[in-house]
Amino acid sequence: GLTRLDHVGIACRDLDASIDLYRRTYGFEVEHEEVNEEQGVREAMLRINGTDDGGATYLQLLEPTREDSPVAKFLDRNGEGVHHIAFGTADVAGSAQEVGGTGVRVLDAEPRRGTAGSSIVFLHPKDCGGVLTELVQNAH
Ligand code: CMX
Ligand code: CO
Repeated sequence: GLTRLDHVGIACRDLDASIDLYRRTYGFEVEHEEVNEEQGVREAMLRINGTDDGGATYLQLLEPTREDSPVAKFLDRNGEGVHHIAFGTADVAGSAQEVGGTGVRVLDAEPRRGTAGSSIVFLHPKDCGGVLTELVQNAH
């Protein structure tokens, strides 16, 4: 099952400026930064709190690396703001199959590589109450 809110993904135009905003305003610090070329993002993870499944909850700040990426398209349409939410699971393939069985469209036939070697799938926002939703299994 799904055991935590893993992260909220936030689309921004300038990752360094966004990191600075979250540091100045709330005191949150970057735990991890990387480029994920498949997803077309430069990203930073800011740890907010631990969770009772042994994981944690983060803010994921996302800057597009190319104009045809999902985050670039989102910024063109909506400007900066909340892009997606992600639920954590110990078994992303199993969770995707369960959720898919309810009629929700799973956008990835096979899990893809997410932050820090995690495995991720996305669910179609139109089947999730207008919220782009990700399922994530941490690497261990
Ligand atoms: N949240 C809510 N609704 C969204 C959305 C979002 N982030 N992105 C698109 N939509 C809506 C659109 O507004 C559109 O609605 P209307 O038909 O009412 O206008 C509808 O979904 C379909 O839009 P579309 O133009 O057909 O589809 P897009 O080309 O915009 O693609 C999506 C949408 C979700 C399929 C695509 O963004 C995707 O595959 N995302 C998954 C990958 C991703 O987002 N990666 C970046 C994050 C990586 C990470 O978290 O690690
Ligand atoms: Co994400």
